[in-house]
Amino acid sequence: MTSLMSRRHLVLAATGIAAAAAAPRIVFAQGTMAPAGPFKLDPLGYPTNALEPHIDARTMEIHHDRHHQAYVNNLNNFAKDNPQIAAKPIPEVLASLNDVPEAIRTGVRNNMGGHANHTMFWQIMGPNGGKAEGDVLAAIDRDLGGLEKMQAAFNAAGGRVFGSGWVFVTVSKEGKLVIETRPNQDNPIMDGKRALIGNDVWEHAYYLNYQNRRADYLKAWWNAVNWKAVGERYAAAKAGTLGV
Ligand code: MN3
Repeated sequence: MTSLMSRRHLVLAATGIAAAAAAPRIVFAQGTMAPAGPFKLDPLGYPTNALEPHIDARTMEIHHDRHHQAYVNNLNNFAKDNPQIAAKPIPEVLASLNDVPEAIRTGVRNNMGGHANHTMFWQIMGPNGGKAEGDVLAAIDRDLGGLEKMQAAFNAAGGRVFGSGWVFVTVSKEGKLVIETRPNQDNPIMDGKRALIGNDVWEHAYYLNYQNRRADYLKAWWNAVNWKAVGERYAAAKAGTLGV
């Protein structure tokens, strides 16, 4: 295992710094350079109750420990007979799904997409998330009409996703932002873009606490966003170093 995440842990160990749960989440955990497998579920960077009351602890436990773990387990099962899907970085595999054997292509699309989406999702949330500022706020102002307008448009787009899917702000290499949705576990990498942020509008993301009130969940979710992490993702996207 030579992922950047494990290298980071080695560096931290070497400098005597414990890889504590409070350590900042890095953007490159499933990076552009690292081979994808064996696939691994990173622990949450904060306690499961840290996002209450906006997202309840039980939802976080089930979502991270069961749903996301299942995507990871399924990928490792696919990789047993198809090691090539674990030999390349995740963004490379997702960007060229036609190279994946047809028999497992849909499974890889769903489960690797799910792994990428959720890795991003846990990373851009956190307690005491601060506020949008700096370059990313300037881009939101420039491309999406400001923070309030962006949030309203994002929530509206998330509300329009029929069935299961995601709402994203995608970011181009030039730093341009666009609000887009995807069905199922599709990820913008699949069509040459990158997610800056994304919210999961599958019912499993909110149903325990919000039942059918997806609009309330979408609105409350902004309180759980970690703007420092979003700012780091924006800088990484422009530098060409953003992983998933
Ligand atoms: Mn989910």
